Formats: sequence, C-alpha cells, structure tokens
Amino acid sequence: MVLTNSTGYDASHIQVLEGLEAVRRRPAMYIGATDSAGLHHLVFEVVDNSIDEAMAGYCTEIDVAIHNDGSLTVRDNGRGIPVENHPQYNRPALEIVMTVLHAGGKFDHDSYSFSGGLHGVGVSVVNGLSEWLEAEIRRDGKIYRQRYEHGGVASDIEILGDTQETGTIVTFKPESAIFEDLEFNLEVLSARMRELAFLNSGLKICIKDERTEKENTFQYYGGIVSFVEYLSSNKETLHKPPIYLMQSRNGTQLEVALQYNNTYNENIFSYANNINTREGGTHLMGFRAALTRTVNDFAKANKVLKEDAKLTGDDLKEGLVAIVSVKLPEPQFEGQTKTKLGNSDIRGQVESMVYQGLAEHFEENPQVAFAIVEKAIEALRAREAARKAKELTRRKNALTSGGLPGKLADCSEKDPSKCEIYLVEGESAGGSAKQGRNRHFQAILPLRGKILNVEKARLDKILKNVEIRNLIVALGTGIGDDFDIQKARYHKIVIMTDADVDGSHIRTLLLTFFYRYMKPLIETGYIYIAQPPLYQVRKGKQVNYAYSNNELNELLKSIGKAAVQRYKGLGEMNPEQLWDTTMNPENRTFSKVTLEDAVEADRIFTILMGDQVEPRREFIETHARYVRNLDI
Ligand code: 0RA
Repeated sequence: MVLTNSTGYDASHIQVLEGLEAVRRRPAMYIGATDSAGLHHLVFEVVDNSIDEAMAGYCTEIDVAIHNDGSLTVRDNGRGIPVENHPQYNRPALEIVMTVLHAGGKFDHDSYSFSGGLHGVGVSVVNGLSEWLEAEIRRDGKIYRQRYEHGGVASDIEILGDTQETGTIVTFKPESAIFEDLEFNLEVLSARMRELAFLNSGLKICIKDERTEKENTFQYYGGIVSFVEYLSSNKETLHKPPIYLMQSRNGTQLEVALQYNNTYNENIFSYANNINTREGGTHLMGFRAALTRTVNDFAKANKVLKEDAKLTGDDLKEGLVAIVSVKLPEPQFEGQTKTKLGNSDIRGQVESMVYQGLAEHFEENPQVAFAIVEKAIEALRAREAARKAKELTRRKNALTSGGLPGKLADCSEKDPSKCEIYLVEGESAGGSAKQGRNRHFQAILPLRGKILNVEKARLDKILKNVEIRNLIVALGTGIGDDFDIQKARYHKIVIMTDADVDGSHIRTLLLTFFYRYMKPLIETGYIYIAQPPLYQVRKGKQVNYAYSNNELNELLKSIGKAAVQRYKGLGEMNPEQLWDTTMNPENRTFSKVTLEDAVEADRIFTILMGDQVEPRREFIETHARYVRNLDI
C-alpha cells in the first residue's frame, strides 16, 4: 500500500502501516481464512473489544448493525477509546490502536485485557482488512471521528460536536479484494451474540439486519444459568433450577452451571474469557473430576452404591447439560486450534470450588442428588450392556466377506481421500445408484426404511440396529470413544435421499447420528448432501433438469413450452439419469454439512428429534428456513 504525501505523515508513520501491510498480504495468518468464517471473525474481533470494556465494568450495551452496503457497525457505551496523544508514538491513542499491529495490548483496560486465544489479534487487523473503517468516539464531552482506508489513516481526528455520552462506534466495510464471501449472516452473528450475552450476565446485545429489518436482542440476568436453561429447554430435566456455583478471587472468576435431563447425551460447553474452549483444558478437567468425586461420595455415604463399585466420568455424562466459564488475567491457550485452556492452577481451583459447592448443594437438596446418582447408576449398567453389544458387532463383522457389509457395493480405489460413499434411501434407488455410479471411486450403501431415532436411544440399542451397524462398518471409523477419523474409508460421505418428507426425515436421522457419535466427520467436512433434481424438462430431444421451483420457472421462460416431469423419488430416475444429474462430479452440486454452531445444532436436533412433540411443531413452523439451511 502506498501512502501519499498529501496526508502529511512522516516516515515513522509509514513504518506503522507496514505492519498492517503484512496483515493484508497474509490475512489467513491473523484471522484463519478469507472465507465466510474469516469475514465473521472480523466482527467478533471488534465486538471482543467492547466485551472487554463490559468485563472491566464500564459498558452495559452493545449494538451491532448489518448495513445494506456491506458494512457493519459495532457500538458500545463504554468509556470510549482514548483520543489523547500517546506519549510513545506522539500520535492520538485511537490512531495507534487502529493502525499499529498488536498495539491494542499496550492500551489494556486496567492493566490486563481478557482477550486472547482465537480472537484478540486486535482491531487494527480489522482495519487492515477493510476498504474503509470509521471510528466515532464519545468521550470527555466531545464526539470525535477518524476515517481509515485500506488500513491507512484517511483523515485526522475531527471533532463533530459536544455530547454527555461516552462510547465507541466502529463501522467497517470488509475488503472485497481479500474476502471471497462478503455477506454477513445474521444467524451466525446472532449465535455468537447470544452466547456472549449468556456469558456476561446483564449485558444487553442487540443486533439488527438492515437488509431485512430483522432484529434480535439478547440480555440474560441469569447468565450461564439461563444458558443451561436454554440448552435444556426442550428436554425433561431431573431437577429445577440448574445448580450454580461461582467464585471470584484475585481477579479470577470461576462459574459453573449444570442440570441433568432424561436424555443420554452430554452437552458441556467450556469457556475461558468468553472463548469457547472446544478442546477443553484445565477448567473442564477440574469440573469433571469434582463432579465424579462428589457424586461417588454421596452415593457411598447414602449406601446406594456398593463399597467396591465406582461411577466413572462417563457414567456422569448421560443427560448432563453444563457450562463452565472462567475469566482470568493471562489465559494460556494450547492445542491444535488454540482452544484448550492450559493454565495449570485453574484445574485445582475449579475442582475445589465445585467439590465444596456441590457437596453442600447435595446436602441441602438430597432429592436432587438421588436423582443424579440413580441416573448415573443406570448409565453404569448400560455401559456394561453396550460393551457386550460392541463385541457382538465385532464378531458379526468377521462373518461377512472381508468384514464389510454384504449390502455395500464398494469402490475399487483404496485411497480414502479419493473415495465417496453414497448412503441411498431405499433398495430400488440403491440399485440405480449401483448401476449408474463410477465404481472406481464411488461406493453405494442402500439404507432400508427408517433408521432408528438415535436421539431417544442409548448406544447399546443403537448398535443392535442392522442399518446402523452396516453404516459404521462401511465407514470404518468406529464409533463413540473408539471413533478414529484416520480410519475413515471415504472422505466424502454423501447422503442421497428423496426430496420428500420421508427423505428429509432419514436425512435428519443420519445427521443426528453423525452429530452425536461421529461429530469429527461433520467438523472435518466429510459429510455432504446430494442434490437430486426436482424436475425433468423435455423439449424434443433436449433434456434439462431443474433443482428448484425457481429454476423450473426460469428454464420454462427461456425454452418455452416443454414436457415437465416431477421426480417424486430417486427411484424414478434410471441409472444414467442419476449419474448425470446427481453423481457425476462434472455436473452435480453437493452441499457440505457444517456445524457452525454446536449450540444451535443441538437445539435443532433435540427439538426435531426429541419426544416433546409440541415444541417440535412450533419450531418447524417458526424456523422452517433455518432448519432447511442446516439440513440441505
Ligand atoms: C483503552 C483504554 C480505555 C478504554 C479502551 C481502551 C476501550 C477500547 C475499546 C474498543 C471498543 N470499545 C472500547 N472501549 C474502550 C480506558 C480509557 C479511560 O481510562 O477512560
């Protein structure tokens, strides 16, 4: 980037900009990628600064607005970024924060900042990756504004007028030459804003999408207790309200909320300084250790468990919904994705707080403790049964040729990264797919009937289901604790179902299964949904396909009168048509299944698949669009 002399900045200032030049050259190093995830990362980065201000106790409200022109505003009512001259640079602090890489850290709130981990690269990175950015500061009775373009200063700080308010407003337009995707997604942003509102109780976060006039407001005085209630909202809980424990000492805050329900899945989310620690870490280890110890102690003391019997951590997972959130001055993030908390002293602190707090809670609420113990003992018995069922699976496999299910038409290629497997609804469509496929790299596994509803069943029962067993064996990865993605036999697992209600049901069941027991397959991006056409449009010898009603209308407009056939199922296509329209890599469109947001996904699965019918109907009615997005 070239800075013209007209702005009047000296050589030392150009130095400053060279820092951001590195950001523009290698954006992925700073924000992970330049795809949609990277684009949204920019927003989280700006919001994180306002969150820091809220954690320091100076900000109570954050507003986000998605504008029509591709720009976005984050506004807070904190103290406002200082505009005074920064002694070290002899430039306004605001300008330094915006244009110097990592300068943010030098202007920490009250000696330490909470930011770290994934985010925390600083707002200057956002500036460097924006076509333009404007900062408006309310502070010391005045309104200040400065504009930047492509990361460089475009105007000196101006005073716009007087005000009694304080706060910071940052508006930026992401650089179209850098980002492949420039569309902000309200759902993605809302999910994070909701999460932040849960994690910072009382903080009000509003987000408005000016493109659609949709608006969401998040504010939870219950904090992470509300978060747990939200995650449990369609489940039958064993006790009310959630158990809440917290401790605040020497600048470190520990918080835990937990509640058991009658399902068999675990839903724990852990956070350090508002960052979702997906890989866990010391806070989570402390929590699990304390939970196991407290429940065992209670069970022994009340003679519901024999002296030599022991509930394990796994037994305590079933039906558990929990949030573990810690806020600490110098978080150490480790692990492959830097989402594992490493601070070793946190483990002991969380463990002793949870052990003491929970034991006390159990003493005061024995009926709650008994309900949890009973549930865990039931899990202990089921675990034993599941082990037997797994052995059965192994022995059964050995009976089939080469260990693979007889129904699987495998491909000849052995390199998994080149292999695809189609999970096809129904024997007849399975037959067409077998004939139409390229047998070199495409394998077919027909699935019969409705697969078991895995949300309601426990692993031992799931493993008794033949369709599920075939699927597990064909994929090669194993399941649950034995799951190993390295053993995946295909790197594209394609769900191919009819475009009707039954098809969507099977698709959701399969997705639930993958989500619950083979989550890394989704996270790694191995799961796809095939998109068969809805219509065949024939005019003379010319045959076209339409994949949506819209496409059909467009097509008919362009070619005029033609014979339209609506496909009711995959079975109506002959092998060649199925290949042409849905399986041939040259023509087909797949959609990749992603789990942007485990919280939202779990909610959808629970609501769709759980046994409470009423919320499911309500949910489908109000969220039909989003469900479709997830399912496609
Ligand atoms: C440094 C010092 C002070 C506030 C901030 C930064 C600050 C930064 C951001 C970024 C977004 N919103 C923000 N709000 C505040 C404190 C200055 C003082 O002592 O008044």
